[in-house]
Amino acid sequence: MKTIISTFLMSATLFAGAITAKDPYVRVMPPGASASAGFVVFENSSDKDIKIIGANTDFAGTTELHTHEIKEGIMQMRKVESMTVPAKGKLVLKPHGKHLMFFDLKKNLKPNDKVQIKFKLSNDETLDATFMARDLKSKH
Ligand SMILES: [Cu+2]
Repeated sequence: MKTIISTFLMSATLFAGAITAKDPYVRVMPPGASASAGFVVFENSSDKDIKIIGANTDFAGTTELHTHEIKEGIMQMRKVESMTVPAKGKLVLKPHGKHLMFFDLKKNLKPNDKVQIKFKLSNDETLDATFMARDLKSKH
């Protein structure tokens, strides 16, 4: 009995992977928009830093990792090659912060549509996450 339980726990751990994606969503854009953004909180349950080194999805031609930074008083977006999810920690992607950027949109997402996004990780794992389309009305 003991053997069976530990085998089960081991395979469950392997299946889950070190990185999990919490509350993933993609911004709903007006019809005809060429780009959109995605947000998620990555959690790292391992004791090693793990990098997100790429992402792709069927609904966009290109997916990039972006940061938002203020340069000479102007908010600018910049493409980065990777983002680190710290050991036993998390990486927060949120509006006006780090985010995913989708270009060459293949379909116009409506609120509550679901899209699959596949992430490449620096530990050779991949992470599949289901992102929900969300209508973000700007507050200003
Ligand atoms: Cu961007």
